[in-house]
Amino acid sequence: MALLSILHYPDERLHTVAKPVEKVDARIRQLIADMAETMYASRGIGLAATQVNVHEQVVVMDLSEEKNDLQVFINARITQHSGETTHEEGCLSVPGIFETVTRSEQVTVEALDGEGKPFTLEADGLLAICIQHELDHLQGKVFVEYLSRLKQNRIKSKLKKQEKNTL
Ligand code: GNR
Ligand code: NI
Repeated sequence: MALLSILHYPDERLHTVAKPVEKVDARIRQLIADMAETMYASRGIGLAATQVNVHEQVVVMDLSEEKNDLQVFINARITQHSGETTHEEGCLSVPGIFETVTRSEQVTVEALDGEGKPFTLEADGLLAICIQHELDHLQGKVFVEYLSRLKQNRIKSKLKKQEKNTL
Protein backbone atom coordinates (compact mmCIF):
# COMPACT_ATOMS: atom_id res chain seq x y z
CA MET A 1 0.00 0.00 0.00
CA ALA A 2 1.11 3.55 -0.52
CA LEU A 3 -0.07 7.05 0.28
CA LEU A 4 -0.59 9.07 -2.89
CA SER A 5 -0.23 12.84 -3.09
CA ILE A 6 -3.36 14.85 -3.83
CA LEU A 7 -3.35 17.62 -6.46
CA HIS A 8 -4.54 21.02 -5.25
CA TYR A 9 -6.73 23.46 -7.16
CA PRO A 10 -5.89 25.41 -9.35
CA ASP A 11 -3.55 22.66 -10.65
CA GLU A 12 -4.23 22.28 -14.40
CA ARG A 13 -4.06 18.49 -14.12
CA LEU A 14 -7.36 18.52 -12.20
CA HIS A 15 -9.01 19.45 -15.51
CA THR A 16 -7.90 16.25 -17.29
CA VAL A 17 -10.74 14.00 -18.53
CA ALA A 18 -10.29 10.40 -17.28
CA LYS A 19 -10.38 7.40 -19.66
CA PRO A 20 -12.48 4.28 -19.01
CA VAL A 21 -10.71 1.33 -17.35
CA GLU A 22 -10.33 -1.47 -19.91
CA LYS A 23 -9.66 -4.28 -17.49
CA VAL A 24 -9.95 -4.49 -13.69
CA ASP A 25 -6.57 -6.15 -13.17
CA ALA A 26 -3.87 -6.20 -10.48
CA ARG A 27 -2.74 -2.68 -11.42
CA ILE A 28 -6.25 -1.27 -10.91
CA ARG A 29 -6.70 -3.22 -7.66
CA GLN A 30 -3.42 -1.71 -6.39
CA LEU A 31 -4.64 1.76 -7.41
CA ILE A 32 -7.91 1.17 -5.48
CA ALA A 33 -5.99 0.06 -2.36
CA ASP A 34 -3.68 3.10 -2.53
CA MET A 35 -6.59 5.50 -3.16
CA ALA A 36 -8.53 4.03 -0.22
CA GLU A 37 -5.50 4.41 2.07
CA THR A 38 -5.05 8.02 0.89
CA MET A 39 -8.75 8.84 1.37
CA TYR A 40 -8.83 7.39 4.92
CA ALA A 41 -5.57 9.16 5.87
CA SER A 42 -6.99 12.49 4.62
CA ARG A 43 -10.36 11.95 6.35
CA GLY A 44 -12.31 12.32 3.11
CA ILE A 45 -15.54 10.52 2.26
CA GLY A 46 -14.55 10.07 -1.38
CA LEU A 47 -11.61 10.29 -3.76
CA ALA A 48 -11.43 10.27 -7.57
CA ALA A 49 -8.32 9.01 -9.43
CA THR A 50 -7.96 12.45 -11.08
CA GLN A 51 -7.08 13.89 -7.66
CA VAL A 52 -4.03 11.62 -7.40
CA ASN A 53 -3.04 12.40 -11.01
CA VAL A 54 -4.25 9.09 -12.47
CA HIS A 55 -6.59 9.78 -15.36
CA GLU A 56 -8.71 6.63 -15.37
CA GLN A 57 -12.35 6.27 -14.26
CA VAL A 58 -11.84 5.02 -10.70
CA VAL A 59 -13.61 6.38 -7.59
CA VAL A 60 -13.49 5.22 -3.96
CA MET A 61 -15.95 6.33 -1.28
CA ASP A 62 -16.75 5.48 2.33
CA LEU A 63 -19.65 7.28 3.98
CA SER A 64 -19.86 4.98 7.00
CA GLU A 65 -19.27 6.23 10.55
CA GLU A 66 -16.82 3.39 11.30
CA LYS A 67 -14.92 3.79 8.01
CA ASN A 68 -15.39 0.11 7.24
CA ASP A 69 -17.61 0.29 4.15
CA LEU A 70 -15.43 1.02 1.11
CA GLN A 71 -17.40 1.54 -2.11
CA VAL A 72 -15.60 1.32 -5.46
CA PHE A 73 -16.98 2.74 -8.72
CA ILE A 74 -15.20 1.94 -11.98
CA ASN A 75 -16.42 3.38 -15.32
CA ALA A 76 -19.46 4.81 -13.51
CA ARG A 77 -22.34 6.42 -15.43
CA ILE A 78 -25.34 8.29 -14.07
CA THR A 79 -28.25 6.78 -16.02
CA GLN A 80 -31.12 8.65 -14.29
CA HIS A 81 -31.36 11.70 -12.10
CA SER A 82 -34.18 13.61 -10.47
CA GLY A 83 -34.87 16.46 -8.08
CA GLU A 84 -32.60 19.17 -6.74
CA THR A 85 -30.76 19.49 -3.45
CA THR A 86 -28.18 21.86 -1.99
CA HIS A 87 -25.35 20.92 0.31
CA GLU A 88 -22.22 22.53 1.68
CA GLU A 89 -19.35 20.77 -0.10
CA GLY A 90 -15.66 20.49 0.58
CA CYS A 91 -12.91 18.83 -1.46
CA LEU A 92 -9.53 17.33 -0.62
CA SER A 93 -8.19 19.19 -3.69
CA VAL A 94 -9.53 22.54 -2.38
CA PRO A 95 -8.43 22.45 1.28
CA GLY A 96 -10.22 24.71 3.75
CA ILE A 97 -12.94 25.87 1.34
CA PHE A 98 -16.61 24.98 1.96
CA GLU A 99 -19.35 26.26 -0.33
CA THR A 100 -22.97 25.40 -1.09
CA VAL A 101 -23.57 23.54 -4.38
CA THR A 102 -26.87 22.52 -6.03
CA ARG A 103 -27.06 19.02 -7.51
CA SER A 104 -29.58 16.30 -8.40
CA GLU A 105 -31.26 14.86 -5.32
CA GLN A 106 -31.49 11.29 -6.57
CA VAL A 107 -29.27 9.46 -9.07
CA THR A 108 -29.09 5.97 -10.54
CA VAL A 109 -25.51 4.84 -11.17
CA GLU A 110 -24.22 1.95 -13.27
CA ALA A 111 -20.61 0.96 -12.61
CA LEU A 112 -18.18 -1.90 -12.08
CA ASP A 113 -17.13 -2.81 -8.55
CA GLY A 114 -13.57 -3.55 -7.38
CA GLU A 115 -13.77 -7.04 -8.90
CA GLY A 116 -14.96 -5.75 -12.26
CA LYS A 117 -18.54 -6.91 -11.65
CA PRO A 118 -21.32 -4.61 -12.95
CA PHE A 119 -23.85 -3.19 -10.49
CA THR A 120 -26.61 -0.59 -10.40
CA LEU A 121 -27.18 1.69 -7.42
CA GLU A 122 -30.00 4.10 -6.62
CA ALA A 123 -28.63 6.81 -4.38
CA ASP A 124 -29.97 9.82 -2.53
CA GLY A 125 -28.79 12.04 0.32
CA LEU A 126 -25.03 12.49 0.84
CA LEU A 127 -24.29 9.36 -1.21
CA ALA A 128 -25.90 10.91 -4.31
CA ILE A 129 -24.09 14.21 -3.74
CA CYS A 130 -20.72 12.52 -3.26
CA ILE A 131 -21.11 10.37 -6.39
CA GLN A 132 -21.85 13.48 -8.47
CA HIS A 133 -18.87 15.32 -6.91
CA GLU A 134 -16.53 12.39 -7.72
CA LEU A 135 -17.82 11.85 -11.28
CA ASP A 136 -17.29 15.58 -11.91
CA HIS A 137 -13.61 15.11 -10.94
CA LEU A 138 -13.27 12.35 -13.57
CA GLN A 139 -14.63 14.82 -16.14
CA GLY A 140 -12.03 17.39 -15.06
CA LYS A 141 -14.48 19.47 -13.04
CA VAL A 142 -13.88 20.79 -9.50
CA PHE A 143 -16.88 21.90 -7.34
CA VAL A 144 -15.70 25.52 -7.21
CA GLU A 145 -16.55 25.76 -10.93
CA TYR A 146 -20.23 25.92 -9.89
CA LEU A 147 -19.50 29.18 -8.03
CA SER A 148 -19.32 32.71 -9.44
CA ARG A 149 -16.14 33.76 -11.27
CA LEU A 150 -15.50 36.24 -8.43
CA LYS A 151 -15.60 33.47 -5.79
CA GLN A 152 -13.43 31.22 -7.97
CA ASN A 153 -10.79 33.94 -8.27
CA ARG A 154 -10.83 34.57 -4.51
CA ILE A 155 -10.40 30.84 -3.84
CA LYS A 156 -7.56 30.64 -6.38
CA SER A 157 -5.57 33.44 -4.75
CA LYS A 158 -6.22 32.10 -1.24
CA LEU A 159 -4.96 28.62 -2.21
CA LYS A 160 -1.95 29.99 -4.12
CA LYS A 161 -1.00 31.99 -1.02
CA GLN A 162 -1.41 28.93 1.24
CA GLU A 163 0.65 26.81 -1.17
CA LYS A 164 3.47 29.39 -1.13
CA ASN A 165 3.58 29.32 2.67
CA THR A 166 3.81 25.53 2.83
CA LEU A 167 6.55 25.11 0.19
O1 GNR B 1 -14.46 14.53 1.93
C1 GNR B 1 -15.25 15.07 1.16
N1 GNR B 1 -16.40 15.57 1.66
C2 GNR B 1 -17.44 16.04 0.86
C3 GNR B 1 -18.46 16.78 1.47
C4 GNR B 1 -19.52 17.24 0.74
C5 GNR B 1 -19.61 16.96 -0.61
C6 GNR B 1 -18.60 16.25 -1.24
C7 GNR B 1 -17.53 15.77 -0.51
S1 GNR B 1 -16.30 14.83 -1.28
C8 GNR B 1 -14.92 15.21 -0.27
C9 GNR B 1 -13.70 14.39 -0.69
C10 GNR B 1 -13.29 14.78 -2.09
O2 GNR B 1 -12.71 15.80 -2.37
N2 GNR B 1 -13.66 13.98 -3.06
O3 GNR B 1 -13.39 14.30 -4.33
NI1 NI C 1 -13.29 16.45 -4.39
